[in-house]
Formats: sequence, structure tokens, C-alpha cells
Amino acid sequence: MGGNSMSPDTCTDLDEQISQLMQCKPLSELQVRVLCEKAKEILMDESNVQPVKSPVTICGDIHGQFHDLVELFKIGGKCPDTNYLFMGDYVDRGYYSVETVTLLVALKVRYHQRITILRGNHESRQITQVYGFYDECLRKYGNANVWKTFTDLFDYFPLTALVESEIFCLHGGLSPSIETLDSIRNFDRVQEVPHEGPMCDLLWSDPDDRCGWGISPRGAGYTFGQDISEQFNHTNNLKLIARAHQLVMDGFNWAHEQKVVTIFSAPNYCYRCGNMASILEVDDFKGQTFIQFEPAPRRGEPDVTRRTPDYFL
Ligand SMILES: [Mn+2]
Repeated sequence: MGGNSMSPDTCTDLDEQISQLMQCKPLSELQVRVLCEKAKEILMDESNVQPVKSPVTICGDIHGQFHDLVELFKIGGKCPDTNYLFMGDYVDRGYYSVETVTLLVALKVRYHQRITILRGNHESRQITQVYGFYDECLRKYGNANVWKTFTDLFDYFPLTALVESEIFCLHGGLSPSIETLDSIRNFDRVQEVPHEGPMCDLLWSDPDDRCGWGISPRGAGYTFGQDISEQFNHTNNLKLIARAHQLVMDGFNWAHEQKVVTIFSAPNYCYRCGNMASILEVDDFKGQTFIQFEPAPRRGEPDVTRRTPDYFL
């Protein structure tokens, strides 16, 4: 039912792997290698501006918070019953980047018409060596092979998606070097995220209250004002830019008079920020509903996930 040409045996293997992953048990190094080879074949055929149909549920950063991803599927519906579009940052920060990214890639291979996985600025060799995914791979596999396999695959992830020709989805934001969606369609994306330039900006930029382009405090990408968003949406016949990349306390946050929305799907980010998470459901009629959610209960970990102090309960 994935709509692809996999043999029944491949589907059975993948179904078993997906149910193993849903229990937060990583695959073997060999299984990861085979899975990523299949994923590469699928992803290399996708566009830099991957078209997506509604209904679809749009999600922001996950950052290795595996149990919260399971909670997200509980709240949003299982893939493939619900179609999903994830806007990057699957790895780093949380304790379960390996299980998180493996599950999402396995779902992509199994149900490639039902799930879109974009690249975030953390899907990079350089960033993952600083923020946790590299160390987690070493810890869980005893060597860096799985890290190498995944970071090689990240080069193939699409940079942006376009829902029903009107919602432009990406991890970061706009770029002073990009005026049209067509110019994005023409980049060669299969490379490490560069330190500057249009591909970098799409994964690193943030909307800002100030007009025009600004220098980003992140040291990569730009800040862009409402005038920039309005012009870009007008030029490309868009209704909305949906992006992730920034912690927002309610899980979603409107900017630029509803021309831009930030969606963040890691509740209690880093197990201490106390934020809600959210996902955006776009229905058959392009109607939009945000669903907020709180952290999943954890077993075997100190209860640092609670956002409401005891005296409020
Ligand atoms: Mn990010």
C-alpha cells in the first residue's frame, strides 16, 4: 500500500523494522545501510521544491525526542493513515536521534507517497558533530559508520515543499539570493549544507519584526521582515510560508500578519524549556488546524518533563 514497487518481502521486513523502531530499539548497522540505500533512491527523485497534496500534517523540529515523536503520531494519527510533512531537525539535542531519524527514514521508504522529510540545518556533518548525533552513533554502535551513512543520506533530503501550490514549507526561511521557487528548483542540493549562499539561507534564516534583510545572530542565514515575506508570497502566488527552526512556547507562532508561521514539534525542548509542541493539519479543503501537545510520559528517566508545577494540579 505504499504506492511503490517494493516486493511483499521487502514490505514485511520494513514493517518489522518499523515496529521494532516504534519500541525505541535501533536497527543494526547493516540494516541502516540497506535502508539508507533505498531511501537515497527515493529521495534523489524528489524536487528541491517537493509538491505535496492535502490533507497533510506539517511538523517542525523533533531533535531526537523519540518519545515525543511517538506522542505526535498518537495525536496526529499514524503514518500512513495520516500524511506527514516534516520540516527538518530530526537529530541532535535529544537522547534518541538514532531511533528518531531511523524511524522517519523507514517510514519514508515504506510509504514514500505519504511522508515528506525535508532537510534541517542539523541534518549536516558539521552540526551533528557538535550537538550530539555523532556522539550518540558512537555510543550506540561503537563506530561512526551509521553517522556516516545518515549524513551521506541527508544530502539527498529535499530543501523545501509546496503544499497545494500555496503553502511553502521549509526549515529556516528566505534568502536575499532567491526570488522565485523556480530558482530553488535549479540548485544542485546534493552536498553538505554550505556556510553561506541560498541553500544555507533556506535552512538557517528567521523571520523578524524589522523590515528588510538583517544579519542573523546565528552566524548563518539572514533575518527577513514582513516586506520580504509579502513580496516573496506575491511573486510566487503563495498564501503562507510554514517553517520551523525556532523554539516557540505555544508550539506555533504567527508572524508577518499571518504570512509566516513557525511550527515547533519538540515539547519541553531539551527536556527543560517548558514549551508546548504543535503540528498543523491541512485538511482536504485546505483548512488549517493547529494541534498542540505536551511531552510524552517517560519511563526510567527522571521526571524533568513536567511543565505544570505540582501545586497547580
Ligand atoms: Mn534548526
